[in-house]
Amino acid sequence: MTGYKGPERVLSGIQPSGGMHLGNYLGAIRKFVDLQTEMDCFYCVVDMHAITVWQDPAKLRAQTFHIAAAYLAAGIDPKVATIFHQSAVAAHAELAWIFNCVARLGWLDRMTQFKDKAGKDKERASVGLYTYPTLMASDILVYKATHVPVGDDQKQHLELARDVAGKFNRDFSAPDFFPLPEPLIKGPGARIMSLRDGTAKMSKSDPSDQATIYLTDDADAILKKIKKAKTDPEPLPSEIAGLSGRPEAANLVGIYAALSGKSDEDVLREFGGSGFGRFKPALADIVVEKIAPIGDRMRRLEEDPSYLRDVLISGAQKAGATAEATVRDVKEIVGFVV
Ligand code: AQP
Repeated sequence: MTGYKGPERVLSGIQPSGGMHLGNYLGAIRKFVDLQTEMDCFYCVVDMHAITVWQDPAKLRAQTFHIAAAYLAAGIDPKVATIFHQSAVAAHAELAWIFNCVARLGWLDRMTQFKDKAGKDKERASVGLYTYPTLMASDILVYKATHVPVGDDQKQHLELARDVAGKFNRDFSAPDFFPLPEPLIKGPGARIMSLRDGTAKMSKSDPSDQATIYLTDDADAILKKIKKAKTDPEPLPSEIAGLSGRPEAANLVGIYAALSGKSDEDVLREFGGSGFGRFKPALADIVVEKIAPIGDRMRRLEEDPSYLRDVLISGAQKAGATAEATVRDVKEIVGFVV
């Protein structure tokens, strides 16, 4: 633990690498909305992370606006929280280089996301995909963020950010300089799985459109995807223990619980003994009720990219002031001429 005494601050981000989905909403954005009135919050569209795998340039820009629209449509107020895009604040890249010199190869070698995304042919993966976690550490620590709301899949990267902060503080005898950021992972929705495979996370880059509920899906599409969602032939159990070994059933119950504000136990109390023929329409109703209005607002916002650009640029100016002050201090600490 450091003796860090700075203010409590939140940083999190989403990659503009595809359509925003229910997992991004429940695992991340919904938490962003709740936190904005509790702490000083920085919410980033992490476009530099997105290009660690190939992105079509024209789509990348549109997808950056898409994430900004999702932030606003879900209820993040740009007058309360700072919304911006990563590439507009050069301090992220500057600090990331210094962190590349602090982090150890062995730490990066252990990152499971690199292994998953690089696949079998890791020689052909970009260097950026490999060093992604040090850029993420920089995103967080350039704001000296103390709290990071993320889904369960980002836990390992956050541990690496804590390791980088701790090593920097020790190496440069600056024990209180960086906080050790705390993950905010727990809670319903931390890990939403694919509708086609209950063991794989719901993801923007899933090749099957049927696996993912996008925030911009209309009521009809949501209903169809949930009707087609993979399940097993058994009715829902009445107790949590009965979900073990049934990942698809557990995922659908988890989604219902996360959206209704009920516990998994309560959902099973209500639907235990019912088949999916009764449960799926109830699930579709609640997904439509909670998600379709966000999608409607997103579509309207995306019709006005110049407004979205203004929000991002003015957020980047605010974020830049904080980030540049950190980088100035870091340069002094490491011995650069400033
Ligand atoms: N399935 C999920 N369940 C809960 N949380 C999730 N998140 C992503 N998928 C789920 C959370 O959303 C935030 C933003 O994620 P990201 O877009 O930056 O990166 P990702 O985790 O790699 O998301 P995807 O959808 O899987 O993107 P691609 O396909 O491009 O790799 C994070 O807080 C993440 O935890």
